[in-house]
Amino acid sequence: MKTVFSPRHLGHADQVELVAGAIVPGFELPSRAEYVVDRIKTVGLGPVLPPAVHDLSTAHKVHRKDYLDFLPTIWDRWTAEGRSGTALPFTWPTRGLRGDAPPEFIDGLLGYYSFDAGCGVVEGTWDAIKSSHDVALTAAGLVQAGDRAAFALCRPPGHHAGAGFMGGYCYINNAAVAAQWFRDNGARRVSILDVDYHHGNGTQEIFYSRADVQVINLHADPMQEYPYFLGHADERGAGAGEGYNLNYPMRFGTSWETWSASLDDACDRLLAYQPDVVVVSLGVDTFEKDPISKFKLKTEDFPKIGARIARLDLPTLFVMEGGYAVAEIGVNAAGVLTGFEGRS
Ligand code: SP5
Ligand code: ZN
Repeated sequence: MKTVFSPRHLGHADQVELVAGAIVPGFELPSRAEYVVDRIKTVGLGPVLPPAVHDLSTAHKVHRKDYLDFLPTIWDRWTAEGRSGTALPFTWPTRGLRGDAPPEFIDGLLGYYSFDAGCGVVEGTWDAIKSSHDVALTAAGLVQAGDRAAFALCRPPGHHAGAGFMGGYCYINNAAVAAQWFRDNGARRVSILDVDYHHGNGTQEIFYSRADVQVINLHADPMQEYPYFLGHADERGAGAGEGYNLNYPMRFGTSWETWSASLDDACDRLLAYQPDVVVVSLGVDTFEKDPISKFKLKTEDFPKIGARIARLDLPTLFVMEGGYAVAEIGVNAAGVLTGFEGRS
């Protein structure tokens, strides 16, 4: 299968985040994507193509206009205050505060448009966000044009980003934009299968009241793990979307036996929905050696994920999400894709 990739992700670098009471170097490193593209080339998955530039018209259907307008302005607003380093929020409109209107000052705006301190912004961040969005839409176009599958090697990732907020290293929800684009280009129904370790809260929120996009998440139980405030099994969609959101929360320590049973059930539910296309939010932070995660999948398990998804026998867009064991991320991500192609 073809991979779409842009080196413009490299400008999103040296950002810091707040972890365990300390400001630390971000886990979401540029080398992540470089390891993945290197491995794609090593295993000969297929051509690696640059993205075509796309406008934000599809993104505007899944994100709020004020949020999309704010994103490209963050770095200039930050430096206008004489600041450098990483633009980060520190105040959020939780229960008991007003969340209905954005303030004027950059610190207030950053809090208003985020849910955590995981989305630092540096000079090259917007260009990387836009390139990642373009990568997703370009790869979606390959599937639309008839390729059985394509790999959008997105960085930054997207599945934590909601209609009006960033979080969890995610700014624009690349998988959601791609799913919307498929809907606008002939697909009657789209399924999003999110196998990242963390619950894709943004994707869930965006499609929660819609029947035309099924959202299925396999993830660490939010009672134990980030993002903590969404991703429970009883969240099944609302209104017209009721029954089209499915969550498979799993406990710390989950290994292949339990995880793959969830995947099997998810695949049955996906087929019952009869989608025209599948968007896989491909995180490999379920890996046993991931530095921020507590599942126990092994390198040999990732090709089995791909093989199971291939058995759905549907056009498939893979969209890169998380995975922080940098040295192994390439082997694990490429493993899913070669497994899909029946090559391992
Ligand atoms: C796309 C994606 O995978 N985003 C993940 C965001 C996770 N943010 C919370 C990180 C918390 C790290 N705490 C672990 C401590 C490691 N010693
Ligand atoms: Zn993750």
